[in-house]
Amino acid sequence: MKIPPDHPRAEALKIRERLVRGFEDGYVVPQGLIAQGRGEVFDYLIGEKTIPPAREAIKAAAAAFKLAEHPVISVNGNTAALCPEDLVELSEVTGAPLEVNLFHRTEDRVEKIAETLREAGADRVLGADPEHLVRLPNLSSHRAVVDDRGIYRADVVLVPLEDGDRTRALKELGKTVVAIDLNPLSRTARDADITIVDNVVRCVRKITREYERMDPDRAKGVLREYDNGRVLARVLDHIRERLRVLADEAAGAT
Ligand code: PTJ
Repeated sequence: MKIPPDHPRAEALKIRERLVRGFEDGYVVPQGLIAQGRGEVFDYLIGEKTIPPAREAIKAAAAAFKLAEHPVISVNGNTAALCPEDLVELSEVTGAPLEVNLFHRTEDRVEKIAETLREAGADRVLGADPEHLVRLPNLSSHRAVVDDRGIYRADVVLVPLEDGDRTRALKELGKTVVAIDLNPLSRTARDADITIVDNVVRCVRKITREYERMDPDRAKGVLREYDNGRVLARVLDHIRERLRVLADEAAGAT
């Protein structure tokens, strides 16, 4: 679809089109379109920008990656459609492999997502080679299917854009989970060690920039100070304050 450049929501519409294209190409599931709609609502509530508590979480994510021995970036259909280049750059800069991990897993989707990442510049994508696939013991969904070179042995896993059963299972296995989720109330957001409440299209490249600036000593300090519960509370305060201002404006306009 051609988006008129002067449309007031041209940027948001362009992002939507990426998902629609991924859907037409067969690697974004219909549920992914619903997830995008849910994300858009929360993005609207935070003001469609990276807010200060998200910046703090982004710094902590970069610190966790800096100190990790085997960090891994998990990729699903939505993230492959929304920001493949940013994911590839984060992977290259941090040395963390990209692994396709899907809730609605089919081999066809796994291959298409791996191909999308390769087209964006990735030279190695995990999660597609049957010889290396194993199951996480404590998870019944398809997300349990992981690569023995990737999520299976990872100490830090970046989990962008999902809500469900996996974060708690990864934590039970002793892994540190960094989530990106626009919904601060989701199970994933509440269970993760570090939750970035921001849009993947804005924040993945910000993690990369922070990582480049971070040295291990500073990383240790950042993680010592970090409190995810406090960060989530600040996100909710931000939304409350924004709604108050919008309510005042609306009342003034009547
Ligand atoms: O590709 P698959 O098979 O692994 O399936 C992926 C989806 C996204 C369909 C699956 O993980 C799913 O159903 O997720 P949920 O339960 O809809 O959760 C998605 C979460 O991501 C929700 O909390 C949304 O608010 C949030 N979200 C949606 N879009 C974005 C987002 N968070 C960050 N950036 C976004 N662009």
